[in-house]
Amino acid sequence: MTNNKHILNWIDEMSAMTKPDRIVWIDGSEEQAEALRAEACSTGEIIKLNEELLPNCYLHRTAINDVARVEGRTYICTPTKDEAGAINNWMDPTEMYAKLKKLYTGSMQGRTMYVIPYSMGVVGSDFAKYGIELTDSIYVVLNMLIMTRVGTNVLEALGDSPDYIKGLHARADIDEENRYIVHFPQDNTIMSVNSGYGGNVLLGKKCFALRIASYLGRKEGWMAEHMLILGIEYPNGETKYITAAFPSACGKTNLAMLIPPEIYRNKGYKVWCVGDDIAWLRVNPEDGKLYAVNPENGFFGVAPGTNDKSNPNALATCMRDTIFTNVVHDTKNNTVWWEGLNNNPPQPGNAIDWKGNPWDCTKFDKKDKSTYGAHPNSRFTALAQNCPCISSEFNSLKGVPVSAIVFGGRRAKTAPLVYQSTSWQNGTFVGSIMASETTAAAAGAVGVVRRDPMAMRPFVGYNMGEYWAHWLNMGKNIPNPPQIFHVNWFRTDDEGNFIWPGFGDNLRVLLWIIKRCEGKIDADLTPIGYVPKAEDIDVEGLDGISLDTIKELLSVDTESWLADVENIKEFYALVGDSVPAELKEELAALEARLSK
Ligand code: GTP
Ligand code: SPV
Ligand code: MN
Repeated sequence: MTNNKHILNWIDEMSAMTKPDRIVWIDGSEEQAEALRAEACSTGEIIKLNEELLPNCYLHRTAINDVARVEGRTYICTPTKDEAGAINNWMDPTEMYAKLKKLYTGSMQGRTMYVIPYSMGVVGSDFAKYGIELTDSIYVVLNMLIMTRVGTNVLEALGDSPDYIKGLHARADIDEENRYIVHFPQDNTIMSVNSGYGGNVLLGKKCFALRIASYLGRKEGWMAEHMLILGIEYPNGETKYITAAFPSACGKTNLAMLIPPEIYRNKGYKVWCVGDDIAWLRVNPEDGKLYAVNPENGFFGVAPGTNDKSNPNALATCMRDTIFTNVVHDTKNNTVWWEGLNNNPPQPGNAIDWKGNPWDCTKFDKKDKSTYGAHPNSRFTALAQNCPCISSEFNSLKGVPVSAIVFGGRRAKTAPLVYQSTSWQNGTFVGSIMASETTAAAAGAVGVVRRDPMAMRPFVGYNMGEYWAHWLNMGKNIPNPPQIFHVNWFRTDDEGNFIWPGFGDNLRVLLWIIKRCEGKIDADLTPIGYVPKAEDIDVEGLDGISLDTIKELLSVDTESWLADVENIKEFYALVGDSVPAELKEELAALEARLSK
């Protein structure tokens, strides 16, 4: 399929090590994809679902010990530890290559190695970057065919160039103790072994489009961020674009596909999804604005909680051409189910849980994870083009102009519904102090507040302090920069219930954000930044939300912010000497304002 010597030599080297029985090149054709689906069905790797109800949809179960990203086993192997920084796991590259070689050697014996040429971004566009993933998993091939642009045109675009990202994935024994997700930024190389789960093995996604791309972005003057991209179309036909960085399982997919509340729909407001997880951002020299593209081709979305009220667009998207991972199998209808889909779970005798065991929905207990039918991090892999609200700019070569960048997290207390930073530098600071309660998207405890700067803590491919410095530098090079905001949909009352209705109603907050970008509305300056006047958050048509509720949601509690400042100081100390002086000044100034 190619005469590119760099690619051919590398594949020779990798296959000499892994020793597959066969090598198959993935060409992006439907015929080949169909043959692979049939093969994976015959071995039980995937299950074909009801063709009438869920055309071209499949179910896959991962190993029980392999259900989320593993941050503890994810490494950035730069020549020095300092380059990777204190937040990343690091090992000397030579040592790591030697360790991995042992794990990969002979790991594909009796198996097939698939060669997947893929593009992140539209093939041939200025934003596009190319990769080749070698894998021994058909599940990975089928997911990559949805999540990225795969095919021979990628090899044509590459020609004889050595400029591509190498990715090697082997399932090996799915041994947790020997699971490694490793990045060698200087070598444009990603190596993943002993996992078969999503973010660990779909190497175009977090490994390439965030970790390696963030490294390249700093070198080349652009940004790779864990951000959704959405467009708000106003009744006059104008569309404004927002990007938003929330940590994993904190609402990016939901916000990106939101359906406006009825009163706004009636007025003619529409929301269009450009991306739900990753944004690549560059300055456009023509108008001096920051432009964003979504480098992905599909969605790897959280299933639990997705329903026809919370996210009808996501639900419609995964009704065809979708791979479901770790959800409940309804064996009577040959369909799928997950917690929060509806109130009609498949009954005992007709239900298989994510582990592959018979499931009894009557034993469900929210507090006991062992009674769940679907894993909390179960997912759907679905094509962006099947999304009813996909933006007409999804395949745009130059991207969309960004009016606002929004940071956010899950905070039961402290963070108000929304606030605006006072400058790019202050906005970078707001991103750097982001915190969120942990979720099931990564292995480990759930619900613990941890600092997650720019929602990139697990995804920066170099030193966190230098990443912040890159943000500050970018700001100096954007003549018309976006305004920077922070939101929190997750404040709770004393009983632990969410106060803000969220989902579609989040549009009400986005509309305030755009008004601020256009300088159309005043706000109150507080120690943390600009907060809306309560009456400027429109609550028309919202049940049970009074002006007082909004005031409570917008309140800035000095005591809890001062406690947060102490935690931020510890976090900055952990990041170490690389924290830019500007951000330390911002922190000192915040503390001084809060202490007044
Ligand atoms: P990744 O794919 O892991 O990066 O996650 P994501 O940021 O795209 O998260 P997603 O939109 O899938 O949301 C995850 C969870 O947050 C789901 O359980 C949603 O129901 C919940 N969620 C999303 N938006 C809101 C909201 O506005 N309010 C509340 N209360 N919950 C929300
Ligand atoms: C996330 O965890 O942020 C995801 C899912 O988007 S994964 O691809 O597994 O990283
Ligand atoms: Mn994500």
